[in-house]
Amino acid sequence: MSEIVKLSPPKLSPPDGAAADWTIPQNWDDYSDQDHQVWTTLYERQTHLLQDRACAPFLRGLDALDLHRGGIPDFSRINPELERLTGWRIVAVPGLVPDDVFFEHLASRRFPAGRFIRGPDQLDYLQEPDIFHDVFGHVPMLTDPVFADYMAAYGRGGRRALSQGHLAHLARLYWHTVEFGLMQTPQGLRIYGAGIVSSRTETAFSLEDASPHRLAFDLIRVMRTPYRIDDFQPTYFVIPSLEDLLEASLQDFAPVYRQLESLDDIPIGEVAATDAVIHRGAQNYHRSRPAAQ
Ligand code: HBI
Ligand code: FE
Repeated sequence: MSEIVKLSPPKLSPPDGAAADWTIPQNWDDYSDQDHQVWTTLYERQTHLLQDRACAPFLRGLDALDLHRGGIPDFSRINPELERLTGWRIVAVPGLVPDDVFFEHLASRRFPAGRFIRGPDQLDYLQEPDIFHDVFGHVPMLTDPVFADYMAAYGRGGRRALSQGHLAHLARLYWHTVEFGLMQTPQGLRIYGAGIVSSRTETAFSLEDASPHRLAFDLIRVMRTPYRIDDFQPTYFVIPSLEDLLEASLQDFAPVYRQLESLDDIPIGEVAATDAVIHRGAQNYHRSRPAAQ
């Protein structure tokens, strides 16, 4: 079962105690022993699963930031090393923040991470991104200079997309790369998407299950493709390298948006004649589970 279900957009004014940019203090001392134990349980379980499934930049990032030591990471301990590596730092937020706030943070190399952690009874299912999804899932990749540049470029693109009414297309790019992206490597397909690496069940499904399609990444194709928020992805997009992803994000999107205006969405789970198919899935998983109403 997919673990992160994004709720409806949050209300538009910061909650009490949050700054105008929705940041809050992490208050690391307030975490309970149970909170730290949940982190450690999830960390040990996922790193065991990810050894031969996550891409090398992700695994290097885990080591560089020493995320396993002592339960929930203290941002004030991690940020100096993260900033030294790529200029990024983690800021705590109460949960999902409005898109314009989110893009502003990314463009300024600040990753907004939920401060709370799921309970021991929610290890496999979560309503909203918690600190494990955000910090374990997203932050290790931010130690890679190329991906770090991609995320900052995405933030700048998001601000423009908002002003041009193309947020939905840009959110799809985020979803099919940052959250659920796969990449080609000499050792085979590897995961870089945060939504997959933080999910016990989707880690194997995305790489090894015969059900989903795996298609070569193409910017316009990805922007034409809706995504699931309630279950595994029926289709995963595969980049040749992080450099290719960064290059795709640095182009001027205006002609891309113009092309999209005359192109229909491609229904979830379908393969288009123009697709470069890496694996044509049987789609049996999704046929057996009707989409959430
Ligand atoms: N806020 N904290 C937080 N984390 C996210 O991943 C996030 C968000 N707000 C908006 C958002 N993601 C999505 O709309 C992106 O696709 C833009
Ligand atoms: Fe996420």
